[in-house]
Amino acid sequence: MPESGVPPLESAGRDGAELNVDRGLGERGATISYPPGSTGGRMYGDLHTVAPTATIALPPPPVVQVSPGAGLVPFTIAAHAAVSLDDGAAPIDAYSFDFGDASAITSQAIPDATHTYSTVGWFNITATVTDTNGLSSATSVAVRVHAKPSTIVPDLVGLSTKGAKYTLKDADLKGRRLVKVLFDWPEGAVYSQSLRPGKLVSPGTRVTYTIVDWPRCHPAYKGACLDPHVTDYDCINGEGDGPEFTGRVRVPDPSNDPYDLDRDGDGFGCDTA
Ligand SMILES: [Ca+2]
Ligand SMILES: [Ca+2]
Repeated sequence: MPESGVPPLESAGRDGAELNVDRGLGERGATISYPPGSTGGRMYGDLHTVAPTATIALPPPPVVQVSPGAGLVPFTIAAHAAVSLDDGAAPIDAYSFDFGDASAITSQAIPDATHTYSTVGWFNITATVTDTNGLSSATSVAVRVHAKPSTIVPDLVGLSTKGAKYTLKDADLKGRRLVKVLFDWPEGAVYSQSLRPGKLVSPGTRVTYTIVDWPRCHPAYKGACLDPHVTDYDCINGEGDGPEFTGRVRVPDPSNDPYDLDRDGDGFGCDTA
C-alpha cells in the first residue's frame, strides 16, 4: 500500500464505479483519507469497501522567493522555489517555472531559475513542484517590470533664465546657465542649449543653456560707448530730441547705423555741426 499518491480504491460494487478526486492543485496538503475498514457508504449508487488509510498527499506548495520583486526593463530576476517536505513524503522530482510573459516554461531538477523580462507590466511567476508520484503543487507570485524612466528635453531657445529654469524643473532635468555676449539676439533669452529638444533622456540629466547678454557698448559704433539699450541717440550739437546724445563717433559700417548718426556715410557720426 503506497503512503501517498492516488489511492487504490477497492470496489465491492458490481459496476466497478470510480471515485473521482479533485487533486486541488496548489492547496497545501490536500489529503483524503478513509478510516480503516470503512465501507465508505453509497457512492455512485454502489456500495464500496474502501481500503484502509488510502491517502492522497500532494507535495506542499513551494515558497517562492523572487529577487528583486520589481525593476526596470530589461529586468532580470532570480526565482527560488523552496519546499519543505514532511518525513516520508515523496521527494520533489521536478521544478518548473512559468514566468508569465509567454516565454517557454522550464522544467528542471533544481529549485533556482533566472529570467529576464523585456516588456513592461505585472507578471505572475508560477513555480510548480512535482514529486516522484507525479503529483504537483504550485505557487504564484507577482513581479512588476517598470519602463525605464525618461523625460523629453524641452526647447529652451528664446526663453528667459527663469523660464528655462522652470521648464527644466517641470521636465525633471537639471540646468546649467552660461552667458554669451551677443547683440543680434534678444537680451536675456536662451540662445542655445546643449541637448536637442525632443531627445529622450533620464530624469536628472543636466542641460546647459546659453543666455544672451548684450554688450555694454553698441557694436555698431566705435570711439564712444553708446548703450545699446537706449532707444535713440542724437548728436550733442544737433537738433535731435534724444533721449541720449553723443559727440563724434566712428561708424565702421555706414549701412549699420541704427541711430542714423552718419547721414553722409563717411564713416563718422555727429561729425558735422
Ligand atoms: Ca531722437
Ligand atoms: Ca558723417
